[in-house]
Amino acid sequence: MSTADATPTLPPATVRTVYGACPHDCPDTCALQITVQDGVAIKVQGRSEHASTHGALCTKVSRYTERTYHPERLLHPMKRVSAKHEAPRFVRVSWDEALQDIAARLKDIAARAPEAILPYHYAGTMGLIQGGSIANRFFHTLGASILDETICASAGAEALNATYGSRVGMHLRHFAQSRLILIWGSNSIASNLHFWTYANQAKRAGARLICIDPRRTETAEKCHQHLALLPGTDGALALGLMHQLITHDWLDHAYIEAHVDDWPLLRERALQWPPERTAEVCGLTPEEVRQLAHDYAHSAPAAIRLNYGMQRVRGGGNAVRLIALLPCLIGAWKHPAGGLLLSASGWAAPFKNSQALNRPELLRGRQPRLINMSAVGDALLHSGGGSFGPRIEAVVVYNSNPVAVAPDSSRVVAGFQRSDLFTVVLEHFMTDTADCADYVLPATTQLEHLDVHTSYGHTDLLRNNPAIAPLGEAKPNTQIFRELARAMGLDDPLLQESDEALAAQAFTAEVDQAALREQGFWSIPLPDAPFAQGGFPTANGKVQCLSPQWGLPDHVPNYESARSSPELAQRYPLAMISPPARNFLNSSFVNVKSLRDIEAEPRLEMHEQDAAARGLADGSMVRIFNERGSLVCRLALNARARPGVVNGLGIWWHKLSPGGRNVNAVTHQGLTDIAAGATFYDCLVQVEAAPT
Ligand SMILES: Nc1nc2c(c(=O)[nH]1)N[C@H]1C(S)=C(S)[C@@H](COP(=O)(O)OP(=O)(O)OC[C@H]3O[C@@H](n4cnc5c(=O)[nH]c(N)nc54)[C@H](O)[C@@H]3O)O[C@H]1N2
Ligand SMILES: Nc1nc2c(c(=O)[nH]1)N[C@H]1C(S)=C(S)[C@@H](COP(=O)(O)OP(=O)(O)OC[C@H]3O[C@@H](n4cnc5c(=O)[nH]c(N)nc54)[C@H](O)[C@@H]3O)O[C@H]1N2
Ligand SMILES: [Mo]
Repeated sequence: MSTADATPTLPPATVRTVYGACPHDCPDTCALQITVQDGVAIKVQGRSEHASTHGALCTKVSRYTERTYHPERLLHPMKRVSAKHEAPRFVRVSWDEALQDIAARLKDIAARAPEAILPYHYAGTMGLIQGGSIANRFFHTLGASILDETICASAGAEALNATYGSRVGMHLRHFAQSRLILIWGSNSIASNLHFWTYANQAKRAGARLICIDPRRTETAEKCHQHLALLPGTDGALALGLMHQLITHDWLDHAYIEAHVDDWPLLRERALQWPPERTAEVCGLTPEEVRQLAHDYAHSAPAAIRLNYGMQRVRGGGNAVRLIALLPCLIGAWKHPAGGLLLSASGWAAPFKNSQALNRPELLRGRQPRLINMSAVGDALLHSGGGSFGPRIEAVVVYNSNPVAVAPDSSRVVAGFQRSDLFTVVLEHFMTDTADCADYVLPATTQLEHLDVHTSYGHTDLLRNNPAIAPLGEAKPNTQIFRELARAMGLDDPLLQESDEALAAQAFTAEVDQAALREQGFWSIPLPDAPFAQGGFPTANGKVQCLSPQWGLPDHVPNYESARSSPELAQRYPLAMISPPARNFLNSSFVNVKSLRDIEAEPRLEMHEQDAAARGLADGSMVRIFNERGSLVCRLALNARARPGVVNGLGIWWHKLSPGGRNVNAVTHQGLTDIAAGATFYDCLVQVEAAPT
């Protein structure tokens, strides 16, 4: 017998390719291609056939298998056995035991005071099925409180609705033909990489790129110019630009006349913002303001890529309204490559069947109270009564990690540690929030479940097919809520619909379902220059300067800044912003070793001048503090920080941070001017050497 004959022949490996969609909260919503060998996902790649993905993924999602097969993945239901204020200890229980116990607890509360149950969720997955559907139907059936989803984009989104009538904007691909791009409040290279590809094409074709951001980001470095304004002064800058457009007569009078309502009112206000005043408020030079206005008016087609970073301050909504008017004043919308993009989600809205998925009729005429997710600390600590209604007795968290990401952590942690609060968390990992749970239920990842997606950065709809079987005993969110409904004796068939049945209902009849299934994506038909002849989705087709609800837009100063709260600034003189670290996605991926190794540890970026004034050395450990709390991290003295502003990159898990606290230890629960959003970047702090 030869040696070759002795070698047992292994069956040939089966290798399949499955089409998916990236589930993360990111404007790019990439089309994925997952290679599966013998039932194991071995590679996650971007699809080259999908235009904006163009075969490339960010570092995070290209490591998706590392996250899915992470040794710390939650694979079984877990029940808490320690007190809430003690170190978390959990034991493994069966699904049956967990569901029976949870059902009994929720049933009791629902019978007395359904609004005492609070679902807490956000965009851990952006999928329409795993992000809503059965979960919404379940909580509607109970009559639970409704979560007001304000933590990210409500101010900007509502500002666009008030101005353009919906969240609509430029086509992503047209940025490649722009002559000038203002990248405004966006670190595109970190958080909107596939937009950057188009911006880079424009740059190579000779376009000028200007970044407007307090931080000298990866993106700012690669632009021709960087304007490091003070946080929360974007509305003032927009008014200052309008002043220049008016006084130099760089306006497109015909476009304004035909397509803009109430401009004369706003014109009067803008005339009060000469370059000197604007520059002083924004922390820029008058020359920078003049030059920006000149460039904007003389580089057709001029485009603005606005992102949500700039609306995380008190005046975020007003600022977005003002900036959104700029392209109308110079007639930039006449060109496909001119205009503005903040969110494209409004283009997809008419193709979504939200009613069918979420079944508001299950409320049966009840109108449960709204609980603002950006002030969840206060809500959990409220003793109940008055206009607030019943005290919150149970929280069911899915697709979110509020203990790490919600502002004012001390209050949030205190709320979640209430001994009388019953908390259920559906998760992939033992996050800071899962640590506070009574039950942790293992959820599937995007590789393990079915979903469909829209995007807020492009205008394609995508389908995500399950590539592998669920790991351990993990179940899709939908399945968990179906089983919980059964355990509670809720017998409406709408609570038992399958994921396939939900996918079939997710979109309207105009959507080519076959293309979605076979190709994995389908593009919404859109005109090239959608507002060249006006036709904005407002009631009369015109852009609105004036809003019946919010009046005329103005610069609204921060809650906390040297100018608006000088007394507070005496004690806490530094403005802190906490934008995303490039290799994390909010608090997701912080526990993925290869990505955490790149980010290394929580850092605070500070300008040399501010460090010298405090005797702080580069690389030393510092304590960041204010009245709300404190955190410890390593100081990085570099040119990314401007004087007076420090950058604490987010969002680390509390328990993976040196002092057990992340940046949200110092942020507050103040809300935006429009739509009650979170104001993470409106925050004063002091910094000192960390006690050794
Ligand atoms: N890698 C990565 N990508 C992400 C995310 C992530 O955590 N990591 N988060 C995702 C999410 S949830 C969202 S909402 C999107 C968009 O997320 P955004 O929050 O818009 O994030 P960025 O694009 O990084 O833009 C924030 C930028 O705004 C700047 N900024 C802060 N304050 C101000 C201000 O007052 N004025 C101006 N002009 N700029 C300011 C910050 O310095 C930062 O560079 O990105 C998504 N993409
Ligand atoms: N200081 C500061 N705080 C911020 C921000 C900031 O810039 N600075 N950014 C804010 C912004 S823009 C946002 S959008 C929020 C984001 O806050 P969150 O929406 O809470 O986002 P993540 O921190 O990514 O947490 C999502 C969680 O959902 C889980 N998850 C993912 N998919 C699934 C699933 O299919 N099923 C279940 N059950 N769970 C799943 C993940 O494991 C993860 O733990 O944070 C906000 N907080
Ligand atoms: Mo966000």
